[in-house]
Amino acid sequence: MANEAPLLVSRDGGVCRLTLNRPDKLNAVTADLGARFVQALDDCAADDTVRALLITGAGRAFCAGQDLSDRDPRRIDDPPDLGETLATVYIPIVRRLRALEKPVVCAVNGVAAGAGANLALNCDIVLAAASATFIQAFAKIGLVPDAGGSWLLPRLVGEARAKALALTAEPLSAETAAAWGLIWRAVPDANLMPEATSLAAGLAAGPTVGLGLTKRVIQAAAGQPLDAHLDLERDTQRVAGRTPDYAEGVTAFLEKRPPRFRGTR
Ligand code: LHQ
Repeated sequence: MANEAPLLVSRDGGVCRLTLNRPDKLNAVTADLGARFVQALDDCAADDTVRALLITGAGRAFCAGQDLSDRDPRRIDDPPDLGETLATVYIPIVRRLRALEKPVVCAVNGVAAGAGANLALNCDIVLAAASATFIQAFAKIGLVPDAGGSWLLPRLVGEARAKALALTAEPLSAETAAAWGLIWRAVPDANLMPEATSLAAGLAAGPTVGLGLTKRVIQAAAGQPLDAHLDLERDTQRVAGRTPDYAEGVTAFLEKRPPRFRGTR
């Protein structure tokens, strides 16, 4: 494994799969892995033939967050600038995941800790193996939830649960995460990759522009009142209604056949 790239990028039809690949270190994120992740997201955004993403981890973990051996915090003379790591790695990743107008499925194959948990939660549909756990590990090392975690958690599970998760750093099982609405679904371990692959393939065969706009409006809801949001829905529906996939969807419905979406504008 030592010679393999820390991020594997592969294609299967319209799905681009990104696999965090430092299994011996539970896929902890180094600067190199982070830079590759950002580049891969840019490549996926620029490539119209990529119509869905699937993100997972190699080995027994999804991601243990920031690689804590990357630098030495005990150097009193030169303490690390964690803000710089956020600015160069995590913020660009989170912004790209959310701005990408294509569905992103995350298959959480094992423990997801610290920023690793929050990277998963920034994906659009999160499936987790039943044995996976989510740990807001930050409190254990004196840090605050980052990679969007302190914004996402209260919205997904409410402030009471968000605070308890963040302050105690207790592992949350995949099943409870699903029951609380933190993730979409927990599935038996053996079913995780088949289900995630088939979900991503189904999305990649969907009306990509409409799906991207759907993602945009749902995300925008957190930042504006209903009145403004109704205007945004009107404007995005106008765009969706002019796509060939809308015409195809309605035609297929009327002709009682499955639609053949092309994902084009
Ligand atoms: C690791 C890591 C790791 C390096 C396991 N690094 N090696 C922080 C700073 C800067 C800016 C941005 O934001 C952040 C945000 C963060 O992400 S802070 C939170 C960082 N993550 C953590 O605090 C989690 C640390 N890991 C753990 O608590 C445990 O490893 C968990 C609970 C994830 C899994 O426990 P185990 O299943 O018992 O595995 P393990 O601890 O034995 O780990 C296996 C190997 O992976 C081991 O290496 P070794 O060479 O001894 O076999 C660990 O050292 C290594 N590893 N996490 N984050």
